[in-house]
Amino acid sequence: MSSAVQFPLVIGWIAMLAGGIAFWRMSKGLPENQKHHGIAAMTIVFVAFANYLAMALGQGDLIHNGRDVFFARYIDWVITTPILLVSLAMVASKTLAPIRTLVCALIAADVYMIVTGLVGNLSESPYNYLWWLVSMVSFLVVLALIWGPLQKVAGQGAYRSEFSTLSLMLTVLWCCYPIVWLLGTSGAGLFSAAVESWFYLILDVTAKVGFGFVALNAVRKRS
Ligand code: RET
Repeated sequence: MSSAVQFPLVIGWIAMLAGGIAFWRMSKGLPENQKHHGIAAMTIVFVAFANYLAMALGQGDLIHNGRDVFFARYIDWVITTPILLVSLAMVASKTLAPIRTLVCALIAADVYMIVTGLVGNLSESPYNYLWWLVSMVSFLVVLALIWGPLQKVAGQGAYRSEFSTLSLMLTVLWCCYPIVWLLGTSGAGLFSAAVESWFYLILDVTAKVGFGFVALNAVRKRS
């Protein structure tokens, strides 16, 4: 791995560690019945910390068909994106029990999206594009569930405006991932592995640390 690819990965583990420490401090100020929001935010960044550290150490990628595939990104995403969705659901509804079917559907579509994305990254053209499409369909299902039933639930809850901010933030950021994937080394190869590494860093930090800050601040303000 070149140092140009490695540098953003080093920044990545430092940023996730810093986010984890910040969330731990913020969580201490939360009332007991709101601590689960802090636990979710911390789990997300500490999982990302481990994956960024592994990638920075050269333990999170493999050369497949002559291409460097960062499989650790998918291990990170397959764990953290379901937790991000659960975080959003916990803002939409005070308790998850009444919406468990919806949460299960969200997680199922999301895991399917990440796993098929990994298969695509391990595939040669044109099959990589086919897997991108399959993954995109499940991504659209995730978005449809958020903007349909989950939004309806949030409309009856206490955190309506916070839910709007977070769901918009999630949608805009998450939409960037398939674009980077399609244009980067896993697809058309329009930019280098180093540029791709920077793009994913900016997205991962905003989607995890940024999202966590907004979510925890919203919960703190209301409690
Ligand atoms: C892939 C493969 C191509 C098609 C699609 C994808 C979507 C990925 C997403 C990832 C989100 C990651 C987050 C991580 C950090 O917090 C897998 C790139 C649709 C939406 C939010």
